[in-house]
Amino acid sequence: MRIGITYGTFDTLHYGHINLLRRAKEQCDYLIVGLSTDEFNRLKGKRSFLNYEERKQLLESLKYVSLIIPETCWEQKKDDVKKYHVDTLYMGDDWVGHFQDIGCEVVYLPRTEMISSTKIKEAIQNNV
Ligand code: C2G
Repeated sequence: MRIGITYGTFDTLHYGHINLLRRAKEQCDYLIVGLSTDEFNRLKGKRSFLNYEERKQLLESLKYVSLIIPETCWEQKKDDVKKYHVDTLYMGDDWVGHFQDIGCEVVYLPRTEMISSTKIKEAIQNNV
């Protein structure tokens, strides 16, 4: 069984996230999502519109997602790969080159253009 993992904030879940999760799940049998906690988001310099539980609830409804674990720091990837016997880390290609030596294959998938959580939040705030 091929085990994959990906990490992210997944705020205001949108089709860019769905494309990534779908493409990752096409390449593995079991896909783990390391979901950034609200505290880790602050470390990442991000304030999500939805809190951890709300973002988790949305991801849990997706058929592509097998397991959700909290992402609390940048450094946990290597331990997660060991703990969950991960074969491949999948990330959008805006992360190319960021994740070396974490103990598994790293596959970068094309980022979906024209959509982002930031755009959605701006649209909500501007009431457009
Ligand atoms: N993504 C995408 N297309 C978009 C937006 C996001 O493919 N239009 C991908 C990103 O490349 C990432 C995943 O969806 O692989 C989650 O994106 P974010 O929620 O923005 O996560 P990020 O802030 O990149 O956090 O340790 C890794 C970090 O937690 C990643």
